[in-house]
Amino acid sequence: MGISLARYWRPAMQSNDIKCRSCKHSDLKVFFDLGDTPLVDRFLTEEQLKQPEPRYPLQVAFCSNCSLVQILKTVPPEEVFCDAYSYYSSFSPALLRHSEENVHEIVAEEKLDGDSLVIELASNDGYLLQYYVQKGIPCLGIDPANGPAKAAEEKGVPTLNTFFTKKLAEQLKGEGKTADVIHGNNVLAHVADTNGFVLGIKTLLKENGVAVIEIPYVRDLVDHCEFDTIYHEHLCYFSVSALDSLFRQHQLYLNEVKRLSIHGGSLRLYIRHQNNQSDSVTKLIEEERALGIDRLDYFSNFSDRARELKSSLQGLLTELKSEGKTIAAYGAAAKGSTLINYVDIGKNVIDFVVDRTPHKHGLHMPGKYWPIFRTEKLIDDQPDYLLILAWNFVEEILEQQQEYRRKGGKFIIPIPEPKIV
Ligand code: JHZ
Ligand code: ZN
Repeated sequence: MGISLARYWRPAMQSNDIKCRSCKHSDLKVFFDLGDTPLVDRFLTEEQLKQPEPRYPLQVAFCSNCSLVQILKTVPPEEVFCDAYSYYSSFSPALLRHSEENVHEIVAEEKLDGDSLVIELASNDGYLLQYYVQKGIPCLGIDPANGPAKAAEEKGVPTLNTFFTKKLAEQLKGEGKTADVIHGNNVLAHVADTNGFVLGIKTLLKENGVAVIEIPYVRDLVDHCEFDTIYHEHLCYFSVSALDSLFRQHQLYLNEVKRLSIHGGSLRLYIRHQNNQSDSVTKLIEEERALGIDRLDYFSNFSDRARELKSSLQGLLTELKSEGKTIAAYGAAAKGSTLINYVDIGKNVIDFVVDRTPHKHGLHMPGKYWPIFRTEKLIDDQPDYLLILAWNFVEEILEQQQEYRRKGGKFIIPIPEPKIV
């Protein structure tokens, strides 16, 4: 470790209490600290506004031993995912298209039919499995969030409303329910027991089955300064190298990987019991090695870059307010909660936020308490500017909001650096 790096990181704690989530070493270097932060998907009712809001430390660290990027604090998952969890995947049309295309591809490649079984871990409101149901392919969703699991059942997607664990996998296997395909999108980074989760996949996957997993790519997070995708739900931030060794430890093999633009940059992993690694994997691992993703230096200026973005966004918003402009926001996204709390954007700056998810209407953004409304309010109120918190779907949102735009409305896109369109 070069001396010049010393100002960028500090040890996780004085004690050796905190260990790496993967290799259990205690040499964790915190390179970005977002302070005490509320839970991003805990949108508040009027009643909850009167009570103190839980906040937890949010520090991001690099493990010097295995290079896994991770947050230090684990908030109990029951607190994060069960009651009133109001992220419903189906209100993002681009995500639905993305999922439908994936289903068509998998059905063809794996030659699935009425005798197959597809299982999805963290199946949310059935946004993906519904396309298997439409094709008459048996499926089973597993999700701990009550509301989304109920919505999935209403769509005709059989769903177990619980957490996925190795124990559950064994139980399902005992009932003869092993899978030709296991999907797990945006869930691997969310689980505290990473190894137990992977073992569960191994247990549940048929001998010739494939696990198709999507996960945000730490390289995109760093390269595009997506600090807002850091929150308590996301415990780990993976590279291809780290994923490759994670699966290998359990005799599962990452045979193919695709880079996807969804959620600001993700990976789609194809994992099997057999080791048959394609160039797509080796090429990305080589690129990562050349970039130095396995070294702290790669993350060393991240905190400064996030701070610069914070001050430039604050500067822009302050200037607009001083000109008497009105500003609202689009998308009560989880990442939006991190953004507005880190950048410190209060109700004095943003009047309200709109979102297509009915379950979020009437609630308030964590930490800053902006009220959440239906998107129609944009046309009624016609604010001068719209801060896009769901910047990962910006093209779609611009397309939808043509009327607001025609009437002179402008958009502020905050990431990777604030710009007005
Ligand atoms: P969206 C989610 O995070 C959930 P979020 C979760 N935390 C996760 O891990 C990541 O994805 C990967 C709304 N919207 O998908 C819907 C519209 O209103 O970017 C959502 O409330 N109109 C598990 O919440 C929010 O914006 C639209 O046209 O940060 C988008 O949230 C579209 C496209 C979205 O992810
Ligand atoms: Zn480690």
